[in-house]
Amino acid sequence: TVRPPRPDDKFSFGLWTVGWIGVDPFGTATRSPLTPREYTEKLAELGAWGITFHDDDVVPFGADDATREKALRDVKDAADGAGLVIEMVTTNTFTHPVFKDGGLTANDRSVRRFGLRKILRNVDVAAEMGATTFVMWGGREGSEYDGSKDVYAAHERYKEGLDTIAGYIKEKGYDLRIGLEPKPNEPRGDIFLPTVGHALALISELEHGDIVGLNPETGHEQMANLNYTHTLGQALWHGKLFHIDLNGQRGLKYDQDLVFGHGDLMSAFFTVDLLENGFPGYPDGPRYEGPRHFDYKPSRTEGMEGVWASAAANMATYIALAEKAKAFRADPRVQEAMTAAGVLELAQPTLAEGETAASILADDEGFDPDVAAQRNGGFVALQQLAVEHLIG
Ligand code: ASC
Ligand code: MN
Ligand code: MN
Ligand code: MN
Repeated sequence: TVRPPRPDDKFSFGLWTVGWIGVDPFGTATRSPLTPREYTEKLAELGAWGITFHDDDVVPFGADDATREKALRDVKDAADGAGLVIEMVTTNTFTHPVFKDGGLTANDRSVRRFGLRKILRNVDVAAEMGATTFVMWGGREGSEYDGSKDVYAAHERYKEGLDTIAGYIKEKGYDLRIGLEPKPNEPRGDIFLPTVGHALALISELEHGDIVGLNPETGHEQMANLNYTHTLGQALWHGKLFHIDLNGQRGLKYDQDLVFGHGDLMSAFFTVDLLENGFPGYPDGPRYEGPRHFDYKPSRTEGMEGVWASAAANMATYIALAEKAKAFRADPRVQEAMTAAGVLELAQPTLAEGETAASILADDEGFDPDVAAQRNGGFVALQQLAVEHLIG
């Protein structure tokens, strides 16, 4: 049995996760919605530390100012009352039909101006709620048909939008950073910024890129057939891992948003190993210190009992994997296997102090490639130790 979650685990949940009532493209709701207060109370009881939400999860789209103010005050009071932090706020620029061609990159300029206003107003909300991350998932930024979109213009407009928002955050002096969330497809046929690598490239072109980073989601990277742990590793290396969306995905199919660990469990083990233990060769290297945020959907087959069981499962699985990953790193057999596999050797610079391209060219060191090629990697033995730790 796994220990219960603690506040210092920093587990957080989107209100839209436990709040998903099971509407999918083929069927209507299988559950009834609860109020934000009911969700927060139950999440706190299960051991969560924080919550997150889209503006539209709390305030009905198009609500008048009084309704809006009241709904936001209610959710803040509910979170405070339950002892939960509102750590991140995000904007829904995908549900309403006005966003059918995107928010920041819609061909229709009036829609882009409306989208920008919706996002900017929500930046104020995020700051008011005490959130420190502002996630932007551009789910409708993209196309189905290549002829329908000027891709150069779309990136110009994406940059313009992001710089306007980031510039506004700075101007207001808010303690907020933007986390871009890549996804390759769904709901659009192809979404702009399909992977973390694409998003990093765009960030490097921004004027206010210093406060723009990433919110990588497990399943979204896996939908692009990519390695989520490598994704997190590269984002950390760039100093851009601002937030995470943990969940599960099984292969190349629609976005499943399964419970964390219910997809590729081996990958989840190494994700947690990286998050909890950092890079093996860099004990003082970059670490992710932010919330362990779950963005999953309780399966449509489940009633409320199953919703709460699935919320608890995300946290229990994370804790179990964290314990296993600690034991893995501490195991002398693992340390030996890592050394044999050269895992720590990779942290050693290829050139010695003062060496140059010319000096390394000047001496072949009597290196015999055929001999070096004979080295046993030892990677498989190391992986099997991970499997042993994982299955216990
Ligand atoms: C988000 C986010 C997603 C989507 C999705 C909406 O804010 O992180 O992955 O919205 O959960 O259903
Ligand atoms: Mn998803
Ligand atoms: Mn997400
Ligand atoms: Mn999602």
